[in-house]
Amino acid sequence: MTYNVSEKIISAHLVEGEMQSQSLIGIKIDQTLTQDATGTLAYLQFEAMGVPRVKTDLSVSYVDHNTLQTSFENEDDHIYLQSVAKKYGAVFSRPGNGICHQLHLERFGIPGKTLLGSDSHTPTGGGIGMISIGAGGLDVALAMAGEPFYLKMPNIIEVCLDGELPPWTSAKDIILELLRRISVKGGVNKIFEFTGKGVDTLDVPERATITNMGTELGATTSIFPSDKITKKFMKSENREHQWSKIKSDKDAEYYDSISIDLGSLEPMIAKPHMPDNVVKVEEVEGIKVSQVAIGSCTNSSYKDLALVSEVLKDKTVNENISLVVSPGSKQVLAMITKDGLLKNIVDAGGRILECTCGPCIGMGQAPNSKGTSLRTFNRNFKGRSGTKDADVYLVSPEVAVAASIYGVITDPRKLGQYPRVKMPDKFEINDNMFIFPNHDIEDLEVIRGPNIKPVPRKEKLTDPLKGSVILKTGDNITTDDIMPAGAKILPLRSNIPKISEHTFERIDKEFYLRANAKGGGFIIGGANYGQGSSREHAAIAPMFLGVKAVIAKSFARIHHANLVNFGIAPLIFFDEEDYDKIDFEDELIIEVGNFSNIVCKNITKNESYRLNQNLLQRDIELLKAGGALNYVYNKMRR
Ligand code: MIC
Ligand code: SF4
Repeated sequence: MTYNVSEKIISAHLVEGEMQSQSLIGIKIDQTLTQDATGTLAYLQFEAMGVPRVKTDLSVSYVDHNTLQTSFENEDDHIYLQSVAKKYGAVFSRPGNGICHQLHLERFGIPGKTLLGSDSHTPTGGGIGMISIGAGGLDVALAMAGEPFYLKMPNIIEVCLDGELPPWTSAKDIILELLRRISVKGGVNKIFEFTGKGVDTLDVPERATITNMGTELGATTSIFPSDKITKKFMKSENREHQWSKIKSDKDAEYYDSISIDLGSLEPMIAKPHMPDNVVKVEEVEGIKVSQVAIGSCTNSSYKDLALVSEVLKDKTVNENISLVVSPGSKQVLAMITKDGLLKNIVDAGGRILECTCGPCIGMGQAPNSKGTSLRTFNRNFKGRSGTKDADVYLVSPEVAVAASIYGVITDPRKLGQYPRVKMPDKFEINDNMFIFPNHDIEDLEVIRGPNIKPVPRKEKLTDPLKGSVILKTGDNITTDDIMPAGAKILPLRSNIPKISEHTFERIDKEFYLRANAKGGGFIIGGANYGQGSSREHAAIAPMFLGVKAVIAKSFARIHHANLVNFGIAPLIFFDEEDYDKIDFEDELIIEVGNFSNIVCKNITKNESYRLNQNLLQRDIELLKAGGALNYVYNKMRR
């Protein structure tokens, strides 16, 4: 048997099913990560499982999202997470230490291991040769309790990289090019595995930029082999002993193959308001910019900031630009300080922010009204920045820094000689902002602030499902549309009754009141419904408001799983044209039976439609039980 890298790791972790395309598999999870915005629910659910200690090799609880503390809620959540981590044996990463994905790559990622994270950008770990997957908090809680993670065996797509990147282009341009080619829905239930000579030209953080943003393709994950470059990176982190070589077998097969000639790439840019709205920078040159933001889990590594620093040396940020820089971790910040690189950024007028997600999730630094923000981030969904009418573009650090000097979108090739930045041979290691748990189980108190409320549950499914259409949406609805983030709403992440008041508010102000008045109902969605974040709030809040099913043309992977976990049936139009026949407020009756012949009767129109589903047998059982929480508790009680 010959295997590619993904198959090697999956087969070594397979505990259920067979590695056959799109069939159910269960894999053992070695490591988990959570962050504060999804972590409180994950740990509340874990606590309710009654397991005395996490059963993974390693579980890390990071604090990096909700760090703007305008009231007590966020800090209360941090204290809860710190206390619960200690009690149950997880490592706690204190606020200020850095962004979960950057830190995990630096300090904990191990080639060949599996990582499940309650954050959609967990595939960053693919840069170091791990199978790392984003999931809802409940799935991560189950993994911490020692349960396998269930998924459809993805189709493995080879992305063959040839040649070498020209000056002023970088890893970001590779993933933007992929997004341009295959779109935000092109990767659903796929793994993108990188091969070819071009792989040898990319350092681990550059590989991680690519696997990180593979999430925007809708992919299950993306992965690079573990090779000499991986070994060098791990050595620089003083973790060489954890390295092993993982390469695909010579005749390994792939479901499909894509090639990219790195030498022919040019600086790219994703225009508002989707990460796949990609064109060459030269096509949009000259557009006036008001903010440049450098950072996020996509582009905040040492190399990214060193490049920015070299370009800013002896320059001043354009007078019409606010340049904000968030280093990915304390280690990155310490290193650019030690190497004198921070000074260039500060001298030029860059505003240095905490080592957190910050502006990427709308935690501060909202652009001006009708402003234009160039960001090295991964998502530019409308309103995510905190300013509804702002235009957000996604770019590489090269393109970002060029705009910060010229004040307009500028092809960075105009900047002259490209400063080639080298990775340090040794990083400064200082793990003092991690709190490691004791080996023995301790009877410790978990500290809960007043905003932390229990996770609500749902009744068993009642067939048929009855109600009216309380919302009809278009294609590519994001979980930011369903449950916005940002500085005002994120502090409510631990309080479902409160946060549910904000459901869909960005696209329909009346949704909450209507859902409440009607006692719930149905949502009609277009293609790729629920793309983006892993936040289970986008499923729990609608469940809390009585949503019984979402009928869409297709679903994004993580949101599909979250809907099932919280007992909302994700149903698919058998005939896509029926989408046009159903209108807002139509009364529907859906007979689900055993989910094989689903009929939707439209009482208002006196019509019937066939519905399909993309559910595995296990999903059907979860839905019948009213969601995974009920299912798991029933199972554990038995
Ligand atoms: C995001 O980038 O949207 C987030 C915030 O990191 C989310 C997680 C969350 O909503 O808490 C993600 O990507 O999963
Ligand atoms: Fe944080 Fe942004 Fe990365 Fe999400 S995408 S983990 S908000 S930096």
